[in-house]
Amino acid sequence: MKQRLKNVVAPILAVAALAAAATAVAQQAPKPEQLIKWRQSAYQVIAWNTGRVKANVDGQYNKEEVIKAANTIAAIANSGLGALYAPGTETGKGWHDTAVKPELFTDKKAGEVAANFNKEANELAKVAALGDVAAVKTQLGKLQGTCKACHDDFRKKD
Ligand code: ASC
Repeated sequence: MKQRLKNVVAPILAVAALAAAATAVAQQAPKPEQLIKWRQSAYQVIAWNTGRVKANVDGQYNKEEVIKAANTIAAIANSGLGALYAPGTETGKGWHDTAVKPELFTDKKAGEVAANFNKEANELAKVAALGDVAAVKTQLGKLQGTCKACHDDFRKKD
């Protein structure tokens, strides 16, 4: 490359690299409001899908529908939701005020209830694949038990 062209191009590349780095940093630290929105959204999608499983075990059972719902719940459970509970998100607004109790961020039991939810969500996906309605119903109950356990300790009452 001719020297004069280099003098023009090099600073442009440097600026572009800086901009890319700045974007990467911004992506590593989303604002608390964004994190709270994501976690509220994740639980809404979970609720949609536990509702689908429940409708299937209580009414007409559609194996494929239940597999889709259970796999969705498991995928969200396995997605690393803990990252959405970053420092600074103990209080505040996402789509609405967070219902989380600040205790969730300090109590060691929080890790346990989260791990239980994960375990039962993955088990539901396995059971759904087999298509035994009674087994799915039992496993849904176990999963919902883990939802309730967390709500009892770490979610503000409506
Ligand atoms: C569900 C769901 C919850 C829990 C909760 C259990 O299916 O959407 O939030 O179970 O109702 O107490």
